[in-house]
Amino acid sequence: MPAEEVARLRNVAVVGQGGAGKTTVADALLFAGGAVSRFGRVDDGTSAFDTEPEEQRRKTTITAALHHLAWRKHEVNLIDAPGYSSFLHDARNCLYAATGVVFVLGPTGGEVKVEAEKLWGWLGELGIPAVAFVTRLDRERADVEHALKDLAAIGAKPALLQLPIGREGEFRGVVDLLTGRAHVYQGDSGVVQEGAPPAELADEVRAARERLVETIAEANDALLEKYLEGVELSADELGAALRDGARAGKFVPVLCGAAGRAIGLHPLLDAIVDLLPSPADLKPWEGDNPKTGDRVERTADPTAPFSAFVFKTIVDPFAGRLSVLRVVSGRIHADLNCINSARDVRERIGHPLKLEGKKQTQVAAAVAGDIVAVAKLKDVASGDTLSDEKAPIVFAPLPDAPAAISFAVAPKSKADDEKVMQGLHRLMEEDTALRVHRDEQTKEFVVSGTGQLHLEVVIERLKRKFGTEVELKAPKVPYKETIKGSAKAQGKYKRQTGGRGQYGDTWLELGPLGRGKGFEFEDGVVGGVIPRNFIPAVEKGIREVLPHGILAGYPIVDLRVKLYDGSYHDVDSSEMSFKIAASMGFKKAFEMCKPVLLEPIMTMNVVVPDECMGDVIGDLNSRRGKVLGVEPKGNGQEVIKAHVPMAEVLRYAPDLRSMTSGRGDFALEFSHYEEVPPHIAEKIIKEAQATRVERHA
Ligand SMILES: Nc1nc2c(ncn2[C@@H]2O[C@H](COP(=O)(O)OP(=O)(O)O)[C@@H](O)[C@H]2O)c(=O)[nH]1
Ligand SMILES: [Mg+2]
Repeated sequence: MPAEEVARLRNVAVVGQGGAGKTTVADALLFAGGAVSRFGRVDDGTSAFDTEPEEQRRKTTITAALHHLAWRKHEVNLIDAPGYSSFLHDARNCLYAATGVVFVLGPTGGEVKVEAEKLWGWLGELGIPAVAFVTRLDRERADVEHALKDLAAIGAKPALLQLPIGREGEFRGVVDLLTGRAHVYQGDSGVVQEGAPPAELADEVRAARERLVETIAEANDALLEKYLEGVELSADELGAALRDGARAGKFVPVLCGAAGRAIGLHPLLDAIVDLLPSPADLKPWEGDNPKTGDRVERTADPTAPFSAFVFKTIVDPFAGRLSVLRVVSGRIHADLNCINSARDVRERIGHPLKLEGKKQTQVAAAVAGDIVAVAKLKDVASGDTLSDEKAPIVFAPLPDAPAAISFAVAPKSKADDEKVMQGLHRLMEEDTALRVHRDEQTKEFVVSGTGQLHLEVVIERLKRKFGTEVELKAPKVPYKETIKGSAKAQGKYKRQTGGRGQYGDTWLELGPLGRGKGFEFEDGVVGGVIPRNFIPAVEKGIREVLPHGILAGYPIVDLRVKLYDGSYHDVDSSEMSFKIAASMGFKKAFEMCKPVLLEPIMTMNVVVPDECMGDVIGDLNSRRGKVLGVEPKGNGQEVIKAHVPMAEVLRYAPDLRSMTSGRGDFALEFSHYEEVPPHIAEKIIKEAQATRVERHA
């Protein structure tokens, strides 16, 4: 029965701080579940999840990878997510596919940092339940109590389900506090034996069990009453309340292990099946009907109309572009016709695929809730919705990743320009945090991303996948030039030495225009002092000066020029002589009009913890920023909105990181142009003149 199939699904994202041991947990789960015959290892490059060369070189996850296993007749889709801040947006995207998470942390204390805190916040926002797994208990100074403190520090309420047996190198198993049974592992083999717990742990087990029962009861009114009356709670009652409390996010069940030594994974698989919800247990997904604009919803019902959300895209060298999606409702099967409802494009599903690390296997069909990949769709990007043409729905797209840092990319060989741009656009399909544009003025390709490490990886991928080598440089600030005053000047060009001469004579009046108005030319010549056919040449002569600037080589904008007088010569005047005359007159008048530099001003949204607000605002002021407002974001954070000159925030990310101990976040976008203050303009002009001289030397 298909509905039963849905109830047997678990989509589990393995999340947590970078380096916590997540990928090892994911590999160990595959091994424990029998999905692979060999335990893949991050450290020797055999992990089923960290398969990209950029990941293997760094021994760290950069992009989420998927695999699946079967456990007690349940199908578990595993997503191994990155944990370092530069790649955390990818973990966030994966939460749209997850019905629950395994939150991995280590036992040495102080291990959860900003990323774990952010993840925990997102789980709350999206209503995704978690079980926590304290791994690496075989390490020196490991103590599960450290992990419990860490969890409390990020706002989680831990419910410890197990006690470790043996410390550090002697760690070999766990005691299940509810059943009272011990699971002891033989070496690193993953072979487990169940039995009575060691006698010397009896007191500890009793106390820990008491603490657990209390935590479970506190989250359940009916149980709490019984508990306070001293009534013994049955195993069934406790089990059900544990599941309900965990799914409601009232506490987080905590399990113990050492994934690297294959210890503690079977109980974790049990917890995934017993405590985390199936897609059928979750709220319906809401979306819009693109035809009517009505709000509609979809439950994970295999008999409902088909809908699916694309949460990830993989550009595979062999299979082409793979769209990875969560089937939200209905079924997906080979040869299914549907639409990309966000773009109103018809699409046809070839074969649904199950992802198995870097491999894929075809499946005939998949039901609501399941995760599959589809190759070679025509026009589908991450964040799009596929749906039944007769029942269209569009789910909200993926959240934007903050564009925190920008660099100019310079191809090492000029001939690679086109290839670099194409490669970057292919990479953008996979990487929702990468943005690329060509600055029309500076002619640079500018790439923006979440951090330096992110863009370094982009460059490595560009080289590996497309064979193009580039360098990262700080982008140039696209300054502009304009005038503040008005003036009149003559431009006269006269060459009359033998043969046919040159003669052009113009009188121009310049004046400022409003910001963003560009350039206007007015023909105010009366009485034919300049013949009609030369007037376009006058305008052309001026327009040719504009892009190259006069003050410091930046484009001239926001001014008007009126041609109001002049003279000509019957024989010597030509278009060329009027073009030259006009450009001379324009330059002369421009210098007389109080020319100034304009600089781009960015709108910034900076999210910081309350206690850092003063420092961050002070710093924004010192960067010539104007704070426009501060709004509370909840959970102790504030959003500062400010206008700041682009030149002052080219390298803001590392500074914000150190001011907020890594807890701040920001995004910026272009707002408008403003005059550069004179003392700063002077420096820019000097520098520009120096490089001009250099270039001409
Ligand atoms: N001693 C020990 N080391 C572990 C264990 N699990 C992971 N590690 C090591 O910790 C490092 C980070 O692990 P990894 O799974 O890549 O962490 P991730 O960044 O959270 O995915 C690797 O060098 C692992 O070998 C464990 O249970 N015991
Ligand atoms: Mg990892």
